Amino acid sequence: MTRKFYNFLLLAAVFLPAALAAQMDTLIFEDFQDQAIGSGDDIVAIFPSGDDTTWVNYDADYLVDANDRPQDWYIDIELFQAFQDSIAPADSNFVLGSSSWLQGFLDGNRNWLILPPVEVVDGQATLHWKSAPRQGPRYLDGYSVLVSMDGNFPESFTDTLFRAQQMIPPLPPNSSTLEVDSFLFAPEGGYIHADRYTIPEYFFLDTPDSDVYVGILEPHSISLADYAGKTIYIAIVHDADDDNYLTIDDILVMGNLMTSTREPAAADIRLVTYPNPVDNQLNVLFRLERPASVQSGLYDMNGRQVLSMASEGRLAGEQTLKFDLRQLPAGAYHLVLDVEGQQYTRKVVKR
Ligand SMILES: [Ca+2]
Ligand SMILES: [Ca+2]
Ligand SMILES: [Ca+2]
Repeated sequence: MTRKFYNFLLLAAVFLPAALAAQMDTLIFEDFQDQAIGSGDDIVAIFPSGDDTTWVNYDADYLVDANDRPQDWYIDIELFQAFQDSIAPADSNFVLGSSSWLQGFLDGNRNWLILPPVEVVDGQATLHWKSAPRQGPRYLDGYSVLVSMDGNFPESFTDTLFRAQQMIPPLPPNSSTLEVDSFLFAPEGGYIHADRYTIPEYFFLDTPDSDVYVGILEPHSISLADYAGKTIYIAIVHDADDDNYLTIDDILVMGNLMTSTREPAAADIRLVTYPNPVDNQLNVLFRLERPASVQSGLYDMNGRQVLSMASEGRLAGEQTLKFDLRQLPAGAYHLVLDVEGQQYTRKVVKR
């Protein structure tokens, strides 16, 4: 054991009691693994009525799909898995999909997914989600993440948190190129999947001679600090015209249930773990403002390390870690993340 890592363990043991006070709560989490939007007895509304307390799956365009797919958001298998020969049923990842390839190649697809209302009590609240467009750069699907502070009618969503660009016509002379710069995208300033197809974790070629990249779910996160003290609605709007198909997964809103002034630094890296409780795989998401070396470990309630990940340098941006918990007994644990000496923890319960 290196001296550095030994110090890390000591620090973690000292740090844990204080860190526990900073535990944030899961305000909304939806991974679609029960093959439904919302949970249990929740009824998903198909029109917003202004003050819904449930999810809303609203087909605002009412245009017919070109391939007999549903006209609104619907449960599907993760794109990446759909290209595999076989996936064990227990490992199936269900996502929410939406088509923009309409009959007659019409523009105007507008599929709204509106989350239940969220009370943002302080500046630590964050929104997380993942998205993957079926293809790109040709016919790349885009979407918008919007906020309303005044009910859930579409016209009330006046704030834009995030925009992913869609491809717009005309196609370049050689439309089967994989060169992102050959295509046009809108709206200006929006994000292009996988940072313009430069992050290989988030796309792949189905066959070596394919002329489009298939998207892999890419994590995103946004601070909701601007809405401290307000009750808001968040909408993910698939507003791409005449493209193909978009998928989203793991929609998560974290925040305090009561006002807190503790540990503002924790909000900066947007550390979240899910699901909680967890069965087999623990997902850890966080965000780095600048490149940093990161060390992580899982500790039992006695402060003993049960799993660790070696120190590694990471580039700036959204980060994901996965811990396999299948060998661990059920019970409570602490995840400790060390970012260049600054430590953050989250409590995790294994079922
Ligand atoms: Ca899922
Ligand atoms: Ca529609
Ligand atoms: Ca388009």
